[in-house]
Amino acid sequence: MTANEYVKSRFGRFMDECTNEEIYTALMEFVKERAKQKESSQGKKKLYYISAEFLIGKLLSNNLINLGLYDEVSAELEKCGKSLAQIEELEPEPSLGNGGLGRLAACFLDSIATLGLNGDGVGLNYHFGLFRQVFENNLQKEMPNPWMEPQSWLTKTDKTYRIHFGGFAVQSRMYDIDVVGYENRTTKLHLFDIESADESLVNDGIQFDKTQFAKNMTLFLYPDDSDENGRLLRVYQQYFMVSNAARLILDECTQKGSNLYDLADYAVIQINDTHPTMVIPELVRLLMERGLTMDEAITVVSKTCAYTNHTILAEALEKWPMHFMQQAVPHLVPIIYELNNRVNQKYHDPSVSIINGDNCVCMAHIDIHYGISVNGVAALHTEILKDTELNNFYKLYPEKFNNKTNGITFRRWLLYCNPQLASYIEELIGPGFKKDAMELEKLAAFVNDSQVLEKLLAIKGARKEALCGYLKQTQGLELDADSIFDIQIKRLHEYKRQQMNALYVIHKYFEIKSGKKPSRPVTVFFGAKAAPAYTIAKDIIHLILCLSQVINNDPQVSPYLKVVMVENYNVTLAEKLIPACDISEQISLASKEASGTSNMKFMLNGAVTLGTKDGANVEIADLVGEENIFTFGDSSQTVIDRYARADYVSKDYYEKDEDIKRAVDFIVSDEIRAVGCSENLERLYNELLNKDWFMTFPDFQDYVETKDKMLAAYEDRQAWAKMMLVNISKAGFFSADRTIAQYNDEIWKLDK
Ligand code: 26Q
Repeated sequence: MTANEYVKSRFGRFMDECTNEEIYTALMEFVKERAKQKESSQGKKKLYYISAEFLIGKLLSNNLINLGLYDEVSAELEKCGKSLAQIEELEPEPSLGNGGLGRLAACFLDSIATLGLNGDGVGLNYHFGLFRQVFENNLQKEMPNPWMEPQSWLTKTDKTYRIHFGGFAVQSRMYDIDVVGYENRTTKLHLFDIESADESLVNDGIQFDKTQFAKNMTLFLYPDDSDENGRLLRVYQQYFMVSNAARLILDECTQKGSNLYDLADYAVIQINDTHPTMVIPELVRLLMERGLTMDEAITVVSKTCAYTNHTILAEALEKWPMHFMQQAVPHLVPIIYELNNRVNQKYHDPSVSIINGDNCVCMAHIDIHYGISVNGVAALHTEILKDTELNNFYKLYPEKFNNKTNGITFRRWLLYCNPQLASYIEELIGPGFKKDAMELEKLAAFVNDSQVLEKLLAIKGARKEALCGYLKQTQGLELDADSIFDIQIKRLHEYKRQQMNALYVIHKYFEIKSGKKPSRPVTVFFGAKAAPAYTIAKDIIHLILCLSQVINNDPQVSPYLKVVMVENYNVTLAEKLIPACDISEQISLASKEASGTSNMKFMLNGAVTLGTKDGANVEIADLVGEENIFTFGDSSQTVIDRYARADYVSKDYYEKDEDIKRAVDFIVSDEIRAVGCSENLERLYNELLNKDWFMTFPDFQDYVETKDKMLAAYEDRQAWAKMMLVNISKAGFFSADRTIAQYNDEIWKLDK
C-alpha cells in the first residue's frame, strides 16, 4: 500500500483533499506500521543502553529515509502540491536531552538498529522535556515544551511495575518508540512513565510543585548544572528509571531461559554517564529478592555493567548526599554500604571509596568498581581520565579502561539534513558510503577537480540561502547568504567559551569602526540554551543578544559584521544550521570538552574547523592534516599544568593587552548598557576580570589571529573548497556505525 492509499483508507480521501494535520497523522501511522513489519534482532544476549536522555529529534523524515520510503512519499506529496517539509513543521520535537550526551544516545540507537544488533534503549518519558527557550529583553526565559500529542510516536505497552520509594510507591508504565535502522531492522526505545503524572502541577513557565514526587517524577528533564534546589527529585527520577530497567531486564532474561546466575550471558548494560548508576545496587537487590546471596548477586552484576564517562570536569561528577538516598531509596542504602565496605576492605585508599568523607555517594566509583568497562568518548579524553582524573582507578583496573571515540549517524546528519550534498557525493562515488562511511575517502580523487570544487561551493551557497529563508520566516532575521557563516552551536557553558567568541566579535566591531574592514562580511551565529540556574551562562547569552542588537543596528558596522543568536536551539535548528556552515567553532578550553559531536557533523557537511586541540578535534586534525583545519590555543597539557600551579591571574592579561582590555570594557560600555541590564553585564565583566576560570585571555590573541587567517583563506575559493572536500572525505571515521561496532567487539560481544 502506498502512503496515499493509506491516507485514503484512513480518512476516505486522498492526500490532495486532506489537511496537513491529517496527512501528518496518517504518515506517522503509516511509518509505525511499516516499522512493525521489520524484524528486530533476537539473539540470546541483549544490550540495554540505559540513559536519562535520548535527544531523538523529529522522526517522520528520518524514519522514511531509513525505511527507504522518503523519495516515494515526497513524490506523492508533490503531486498534490505539498511537501514533506511542510508536513514536518507540524511535528513537535521531543526535547528529551540536554545536548551531546542525549544526542549521542539517539545516534547510537540508529546505529544499533542499522547494524542489526540486539539492543534497546531504556529511559524516561519526560512530559515537557528540557525547557523551550524564548528571548525577552535580551534575556533567556524558560517555557515548558509539551511534545506528547494524542497522536505521537509513542506506543503504550501493557508493561507496568510497582516501584517503591521511601514512604510511597508508584505504578509505572512502559511506552515504546520504534527505532528504524537504515534499510534494516528496528529496535526499541523504552520510555518509562508514572501512571500518576500530573501536568497541572506546572505553573508559570517551568515552575512546578517539587514536593509531590508521585505526581511530578517524569514531568521535566533536569538541565545540566542544575541548582541545589530540587536535586532530590533527580535521585527519584534516576531510581525510577533504573528500577524499571532492572525489572525489564530480569523479566526478559528469565523468559529467555536465564537462571539469573548466568545473567551476563543474556544481558549487557551500558550505563550512559553516572545517571543510571543505581541500576547496580538495584539489580543486586532484585537478585537477592529472587534467592541469590549478596555475594552471588554482586558477582553476577559485576559481569553485566559497563560505564561511559562524558566529562572531566570534577565538579560535574555526580555525588549524592547519603541522606538523599536515605529518604528516596532507603532499601538501596544497605547495599551501597556493603559495596563500599568491600572496596574499603580491599583497597586502603580513601580516594577510591564509594562513600566519601562528606558522606556522599560517588556514583562513578560504583560503576568503576562493579563494572566490566570504563570508557571515555575521545582519545584525548580517555588519556586524561587514565592519567589524571581517574588515575587512582586506572592503577587498580588498567584492563577496564578503553576509548570509544564518539560518532554520529550519517543518515540524519548527511542524508536527511543535506540531501543536495548527499546526492552529489553519490554521483561522484556511488551509494556505498551510505552503508560504509569510510567510502567517503573515495572523494579524495577529486581534490584537484575544479568542477567538483565549484559544485561543492554551489551546494554550500544554496544551503546558506535556505538557512536565510528559514530564519527570516521563523525568527524574522534578515541575513546575507554571501557573508561567511561562522557558527557556534552547543549548550552554553563557560568551558565551551562562547564568551571568547563574543570578545572576538567586539574586537572586530572596533576594527571595523576604525576603518579596518573585512574583505567579506561575516555573520557570527550562536545557538545555545543555558541551564536556568547557571547565572554566568545566562549573562553570556545576555551579552550576545545585546551585541547583536547594537552591531546589527549600527550602519557603520552591520554591512561587514552581523551577530545572530537563534532562539531555542535544538536538533531541528541544528539540521538547518550545520549544512550552511563555513566555519565550525570548536573552541573549548583544551582538556575540558570530552569529545564534542557537532564538530563531526560540521566537517561531514563541508565546514572547516576553527578549534583548540581538545576532545575529538584532535582526531579530526590527525585525519585531515594540519593544512585542513585551523587550530589555536594552549595545549591540554599546558592548561592542566597551569591549573595545577594555580597561578593564572586574568587581570594581568587584561592590564597588559590593550585589545583584551578594550573588548572586556565594552561589556559595560554605555552602548551595551543602553540595550542591556547593568547587573548582568557587570557580573560578567567582573567574572572575566577577576576569575576567567576557563582561561579565555591566554588564548585570545591566538584565536583572533587564527580566525583572521581563516577569513583570508576563505577568499581563495578553490583552496577553501579543497579543504571542504578533504574534511568530507575524512569524516567516515566519525560514523556512529564505527563507534557501535567497536562497543560491540570490545565490550558488549553480542552475537550478530
Ligand atoms: C547531572 C546531575 C543533575 C542534573 C543534570 C546532570 C547532567 C545532565 C546532562 C549532567 C550532564 C549532562 C550532559 C552532559 C553532556 O552532554 N556531555 C557531553 O557528552 C558528549 C557525548 O559524549 C560529548 O561529546 C561532550 O564533550 C560532553 O560535554
